[in-house]
Amino acid sequence: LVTAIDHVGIAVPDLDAAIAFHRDTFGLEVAHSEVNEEQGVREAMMRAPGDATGATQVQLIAPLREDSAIAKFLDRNGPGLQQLAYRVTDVEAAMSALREKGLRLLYGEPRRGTAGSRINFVHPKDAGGVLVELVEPAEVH
Ligand code: V0V
Repeated sequence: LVTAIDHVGIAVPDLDAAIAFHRDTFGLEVAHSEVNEEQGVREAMMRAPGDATGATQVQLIAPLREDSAIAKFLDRNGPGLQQLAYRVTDVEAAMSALREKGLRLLYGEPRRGTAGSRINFVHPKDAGGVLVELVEPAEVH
């Protein structure tokens, strides 16, 4: 089902401060950054220098609005690991396979994720307390 660990997501209150911390402390660099209005987030994908394209990244996620999932997570838990994202080749097929096993998906249809990817999430209560994201990357041309 899963072809790779795509990224792990960390909820942060201040995106620029978090980027500076991960750059200056661990030497990670920004691979990509964007605003996702639907998800209510500003986010940056960080990678280790020298990593091959497609290697696991660290996603720093900051809230755009008070009603976003990330704002609620920060209010409840403070900053920290928020999600584990698995890469799949076909998000609809992955959704069906997981539904057949009785897991709840958060969305009926895939939504738009980072860099044109298609995403959905498994409810954390059905995945051992971990918010699992499914990511089907956009095709690379
Ligand atoms: C909540 N819970 C979590 C959790 N968030 N457990 C583990 N990890 C998390 N991140 C627990 C919470 O403590 C509750 O446990 C239980 O789940 C249900 O909580 P709830 O109050 O019913 O629900 P909410 O309002 O806390 O919402 C949780 C969900 C929400 C997962 C439904 O965060 C959501 O819709 N997430 C999906 C969207 C998202 O995370 N977007 C931001 C990243 P107790 O207290 O009942 O035991 S955007 C992104 O990743 C992008 C763009 C990308 O990768 O491309």
